[in-house]
Formats: sequence, structure tokens, C-alpha cells
Amino acid sequence: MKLVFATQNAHKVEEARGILGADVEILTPAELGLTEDVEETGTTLEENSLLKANFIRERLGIDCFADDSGLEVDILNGAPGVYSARYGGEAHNFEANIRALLKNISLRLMESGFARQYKTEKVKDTLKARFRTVATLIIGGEVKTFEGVLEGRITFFRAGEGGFGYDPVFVPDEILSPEGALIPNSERLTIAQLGTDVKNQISHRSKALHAMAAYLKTL
Ligand code: ITT
Repeated sequence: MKLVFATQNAHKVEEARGILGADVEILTPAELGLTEDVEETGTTLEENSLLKANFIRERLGIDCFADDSGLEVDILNGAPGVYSARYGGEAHNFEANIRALLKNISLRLMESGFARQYKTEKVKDTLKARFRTVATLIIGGEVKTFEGVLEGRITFFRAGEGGFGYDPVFVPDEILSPEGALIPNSERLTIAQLGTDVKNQISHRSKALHAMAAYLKTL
């Protein structure tokens, strides 16, 4: 089966190909000559995900899917959320986004008097965060959505070279053992340290896209 992945983010395409394997042949808008990007004017992940998928469906008239993903940090009341791509100003500047994230968390910690107790469990709890993905599939004119969540915490100590976006500062609660079972992430490894294979098995995007793949099998 061929589907267009309505994204301009090459990292996501690579991940989606790794996640969906041979089940789905993923094409990109760029490969089909469409380089125009749709403005993400929605205020929720659901809205933006639908907007991106609709744009491709209208322009190319092909079955497609899109995802909108975001990082939700508890101490920032769920920010950056739907604005994750442009949190540091210019869209897709991963370094600027991480700097804005750590700066805003530091400010909140200071405002709330938590900074002095930085290493206590209570403060670590305030750094709880999650990645959320909403994927929208448009197939045969029918629209379906799928969601995936990855729970974890933000770390101030960037680590790792893999992945993209906020991966160097996101520590998932659970990782995979060599046998493939979910185990506590006791070494506090960031997603960027885990490697693509592990990320593709535990990530928010992986959960949403696996749910989509399961649905596609029922058609
Ligand atoms: P498209 O809209 O073209 O698909 P995008 O990069 O704008 O690409 P999103 O709006 O879905 O994609 O994602 C918003 C931002 O959230 C993204 O730019 C990253 O900074 C961050 N993000 C999303 N998924 C992530 C992941 O798996 N790991 C780390 N950061 C991620």
C-alpha cells in the first residue's frame, strides 16, 4: 500500500519508514513535486494534523496521513504543546526551541521557589512531560485519527546525538531491555541516547502509527 506522509520533516519520514516497515510504502509531498508547506493555524494537535492531511489530499488527491506532535511540560501548564515547532521563535530551529524550553522551565522553577530544592523528588516531579502525537489518516475519503503518548521528564543536561527536536532533553520513564521488554529507565537516558531502533519501538509517533497500521490491516 502507498501513502503520502504529509510532512516537511525528513526526520519524521525516516522514523515512519522504520516504524511501518514494508507494510506501507511512504511517499513524501516533495517526492511528488509539492514543496509548499501548509500553515499550521490550528490550536490543537488534532486540528493541525487534520489540516496537514487535508492539504495533501486536496493538492495531490491521494490517500495520505499526517501527524502533529508536541511536547507537554507540566510545570509549563502543557506548553509548548501545539507550538512545539516554533517555541524558540523561528520554526524548526531545534536548538533555539530547547533553549527556550530550558529557560522557561528555569524561570518557573525560580518563581515557584523550587529552584533551591532542585534535586528533591518534588522538583523532579515538576519536570514531568510527555510527547503526544495525533495522526490523521485520509483513505478513500474517510478520515481516521490515532493517538500516541510517551511519558517522561525534562533534563537540564542534554545528552545524545540521535533523533531530533527535543530528544536530547527528554528522558522517557521506560526504555526497552535487550529482550525487548519495557523496563524503568534507571540510567535516565535521553531519547537521543537510545538510538533509532529503540525510539521507533517506544515513541509517541510509533504508538500512533502502529495503531494506524493495525487499522489499515482491517481494510
Ligand atoms: P511537519 O509539520 O512538517 O510534519 P514539524 O517538525 O513541524 O513537521 P510537528 O509540528 O508535528 O512537526 O512537531 C512539532 C515539533 O515538536 C517538532 O518540530 C519538534 O521540535 C517536536 N517534536 C515532534 N516530534 C518529536 C520527537 O519525536 N522528538 C523530539 N521532538 C519532537
